[in-house]
Amino acid sequence: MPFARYRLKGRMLCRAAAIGVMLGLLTGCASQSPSILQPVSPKGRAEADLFGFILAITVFTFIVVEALLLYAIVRFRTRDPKAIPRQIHGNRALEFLWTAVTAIGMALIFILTWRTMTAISTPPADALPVKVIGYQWWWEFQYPTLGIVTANELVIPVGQPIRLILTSGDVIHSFWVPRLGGKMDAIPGRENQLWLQADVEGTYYGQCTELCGTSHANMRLRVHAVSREAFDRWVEAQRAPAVSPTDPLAQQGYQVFMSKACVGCHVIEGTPAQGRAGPNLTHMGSRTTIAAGLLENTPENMARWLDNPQAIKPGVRMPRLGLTPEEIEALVAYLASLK
Ligand code: HEC
Ligand SMILES: [Cu+2]
Repeated sequence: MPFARYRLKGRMLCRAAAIGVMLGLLTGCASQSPSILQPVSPKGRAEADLFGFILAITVFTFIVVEALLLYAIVRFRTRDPKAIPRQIHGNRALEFLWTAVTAIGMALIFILTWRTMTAISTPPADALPVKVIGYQWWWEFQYPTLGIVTANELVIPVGQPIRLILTSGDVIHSFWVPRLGGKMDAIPGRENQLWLQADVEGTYYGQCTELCGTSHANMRLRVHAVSREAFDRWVEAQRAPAVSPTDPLAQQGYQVFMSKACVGCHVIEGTPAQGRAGPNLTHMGSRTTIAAGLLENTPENMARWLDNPQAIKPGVRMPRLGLTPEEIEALVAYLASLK
């Protein structure tokens, strides 16, 4: 009987190990996956190193404890159900040893955590400030020193520290871009700080990580880390007011936009649209996604979004406006022209 149980435990252990290996491979292989184990920033690397060190200590502890356990099971097993092992009580040397070793391990983890935290908590003096405001269920990014307001996609130059000032327009959200390191709550009426930096050009995925309502899981974001020249070009384009459409269809889209409720919720600089309930659309055509990273910014997806935002993002604060297919087509052309 004890042997059957022993074998069952072995099978469970094997299964757990297999799942662990699979998870490890998944996080290791999918290079696009937003994993803290693939940092691309000084801060992210410091955190990943600390994680690796703590993991090593805990895995070592696990192996030692399990080995002792298995040794005891095998070494002292008996087929006699009435047998009682020799009773011992207390062993000062052993107890001292395992208390001391544990205490040293914990102290080491504490010291290294403390050192990492102090090393990465203060943003460098030359950091570029960006105000981040969380809303149900999208992000506003303001660059106060550059006079730019955009949404859902944070564009930054590589190698440049960015000082984020986080707050919220409604409920508590949390800003997290795993590969850039660190995570911070965005709280109404409060300003929290978090700094980040990307050392490699690329697009990094982020996610709201504080349950904030129906579409919390659909509150994503992207960070585009680009070269300094590309960033300067982007800044110049973003600072300009919206282009006036020249294409007849886009012109028609402009008329639709200005005559519908859109103006009450969206800003398009240089036009009468000055509503602040939704994302700034002045340069919507330059963004790669729609609705906080939910859809790629293509004409088909934009048409789907305008036709029925609720169907794409449950609970969304943008109503279905009952637009005709012609109006949608014109709006899509207008929004795409807003580079
Ligand atoms: C009651 C306010 C309201 C009205 C009216 C409204 N919107 Fe929106 N809109 C929003 C909100 C809020 C969002 C953000 C949705 C989200 O991602 O959660 C949004 C998102 C968008 C987006 C995606 C922006 C991005 O950065 O991903 C576009 C494009 C858009 N609206 C266009 C329009 C157009 C065109 C109209 C008029 C036909 C319109 N909206 C009417 C509130 C509104
Ligand atoms: Cu949120």
